[in-house]
Amino acid sequence: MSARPNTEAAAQQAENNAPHRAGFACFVGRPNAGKSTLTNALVGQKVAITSNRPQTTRHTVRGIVHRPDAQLILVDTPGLHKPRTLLGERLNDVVRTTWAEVDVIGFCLPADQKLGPGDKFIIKELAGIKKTPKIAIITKTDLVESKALAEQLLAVSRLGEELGFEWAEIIPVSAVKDQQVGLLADLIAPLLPESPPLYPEGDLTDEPEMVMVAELIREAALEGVRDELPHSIAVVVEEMLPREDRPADKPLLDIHANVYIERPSQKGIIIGPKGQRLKDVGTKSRKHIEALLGTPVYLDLHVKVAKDWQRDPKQLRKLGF
Ligand SMILES: Nc1nc2c(ncn2[C@@H]2O[C@H](COP(=O)(O)OP(=O)(O)OP(=O)(O)O)[C@@H](O)[C@H]2O)c(=O)[nH]1
Ligand SMILES: [Mg+2]
Repeated sequence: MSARPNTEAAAQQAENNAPHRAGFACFVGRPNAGKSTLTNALVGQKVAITSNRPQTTRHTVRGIVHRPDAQLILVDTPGLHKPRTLLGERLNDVVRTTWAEVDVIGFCLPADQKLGPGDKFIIKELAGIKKTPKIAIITKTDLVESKALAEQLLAVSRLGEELGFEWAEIIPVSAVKDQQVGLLADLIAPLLPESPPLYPEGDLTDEPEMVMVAELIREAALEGVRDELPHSIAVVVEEMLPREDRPADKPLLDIHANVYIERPSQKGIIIGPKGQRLKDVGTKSRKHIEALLGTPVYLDLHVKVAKDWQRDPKQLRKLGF
């Protein structure tokens, strides 16, 4: 898949000999606000996994948008939330470090949910970062009528005023319906510093392949699990090796990955009756992995217990947090 087509505005700006810009914009917001889906829509390819479970994203993911006039490096962050575990605290720390470092902050607020205490908490913190332009992005506009959308726009604008700052822009988007996604890029670009491109043409992310593979497996594993289980799942790719003795035109990549859960009682749910669930996770994620790597894959999945890993500093380190 190629990068997103350039918009007219971008082409025109390039023609006018405006200086090239490049820089970082991060998306922040509550869990499930649509940050990763928006990142993928802007990049034009899946660089971050998404799910309808909150706290899907667990590390910053960079997605790169190449335009003639600018290179936008989007930094998707974990949803900011009230932490209940050490993992939660670590994720929030990651968000705070990120927004202190970027050139533009995009605050994501879903159109279909009332602006609540969680959002206010985040916006209050953002108000303290004076030097960085902030864009309010109302996501998932396809889910509401225009009246509700207008109210949401007003609510977010007022809250900015109350906290003593002005949004650089307020923009409604639908990543799923591809509405106003290009316009959002048009609004971010002029807020970036003058700079040559920071990433080579064609790079859409700087995620290591092993991490992306692990994430695709986790995305498939998240589907259909409920309650606390989504939070308990972690995936680590142990090894990716080309199978020996294969003819050059029939390569096969062996991938060994561990799916970690927190308690022995969760094992049965992940594996499913007669192993069917784990098999489905393997089949589904293998398709995405093969598309990503462009090679046939043999995927070997094992389920392991890492007792209470979300609360255990040693386990967290082992799992890469
Ligand atoms: N209808 C609709 N659904 C959307 C849109 N954007 C995201 N979603 C859905 O909202 C859910 C959450 O999306 P994510 O992109 O994973 O949200 P997130 O903010 O990255 O969540 P965390 O990583 O947990 O912080 C998913 O089920 C998406 O399909 C949109 O524009 N329209
Ligand atoms: Mg996310």
